[in-house]
Amino acid sequence: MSESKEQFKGIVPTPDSEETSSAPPQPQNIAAPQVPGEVNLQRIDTRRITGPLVVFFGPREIGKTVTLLRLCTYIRSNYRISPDESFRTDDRYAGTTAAFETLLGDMQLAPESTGDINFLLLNITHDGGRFCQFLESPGEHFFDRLKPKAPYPNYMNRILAEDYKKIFVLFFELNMFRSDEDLRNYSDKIAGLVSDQIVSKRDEVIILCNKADLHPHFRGGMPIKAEYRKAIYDHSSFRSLKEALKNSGFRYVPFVPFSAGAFNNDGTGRKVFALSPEHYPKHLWKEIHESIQGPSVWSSLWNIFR
Ligand SMILES: Nc1nc2c(ncn2[C@@H]2O[C@H](COP(=O)(O)OP(=O)(O)OP(=O)(O)O)[C@@H](O)[C@H]2O)c(=O)[nH]1
Ligand SMILES: [Mg+2]
Repeated sequence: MSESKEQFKGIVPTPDSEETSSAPPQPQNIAAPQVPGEVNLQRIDTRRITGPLVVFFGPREIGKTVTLLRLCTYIRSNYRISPDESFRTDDRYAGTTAAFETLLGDMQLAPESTGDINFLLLNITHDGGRFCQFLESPGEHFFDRLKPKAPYPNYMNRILAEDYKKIFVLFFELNMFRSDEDLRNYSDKIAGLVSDQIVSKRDEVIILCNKADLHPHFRGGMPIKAEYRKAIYDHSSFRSLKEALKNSGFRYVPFVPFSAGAFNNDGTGRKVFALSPEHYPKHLWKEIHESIQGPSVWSSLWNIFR
């Protein structure tokens, strides 16, 4: 799916169009008129979020939706996963939640179809109680390389201002973007988030290096974490991110090489998908789980001596 792909056309107005519009600002959570077939970002009901909230943060095409799906197929035997029916009030949201349920039921997904699942809130419950919520948003709500300094959409600013715990899964990929300038801009945007809006005493950050399968850093069938980590942290364009994390007050920032699966063309121009080995979602879930529940004794010891 390239950036020019039609999948988001008419679905989501850009953050810019929302923020710079000359129309008077809408009061929080009060319904604004809906244009049929569009998501009105002022109508996002952020009151549906009570946390802990796991935010999949990354630009377009980095793999947020398929990561979410891979993670959900891993945890669904122990957790109930249900799309929050009232998070979006536009007429397309029912289609989004239905597409999510369908894909989760049959993970022979053609990745193109994840275009229908690009903006939803999932409630994750265990033994009848809420464990956390997952927020998956379109990449341009977080970072648009053509407008790197664009502000976050209003609903995102409201979420950032709320007091509940947030776990930011920050998406990277080796060789992401076309230029070092784009990389620097992405790094700066995240550095600003880490230093200005993430509260290290309350929130957590997980660095996810996606599409690990596309690179040759493997031993015994397992990704060599140190290689992926070095490629991200030692990259000169990510200096501002590294500095921000160093000064953030976090004792430990997990790093997770990830792959959702193998993607191939089926010979007819469509992509087919095979789920990645279970150790990928297992590792990611361990880090999310510990950032909510606190680390196990063994993990704490390991983190002290690493
Ligand atoms: N090789 C490989 N390709 C992947 C992986 N994850 C995602 N992709 C590819 O990246 C494409 C985009 O993935 P999405 O999950 O739709 O990306 P996204 O971040 O949700 O994108 P937006 O919704 O546009 O913000 C997929 O269709 C796959 O072709 C992965 O783990 N390995
Ligand atoms: Mg998506």
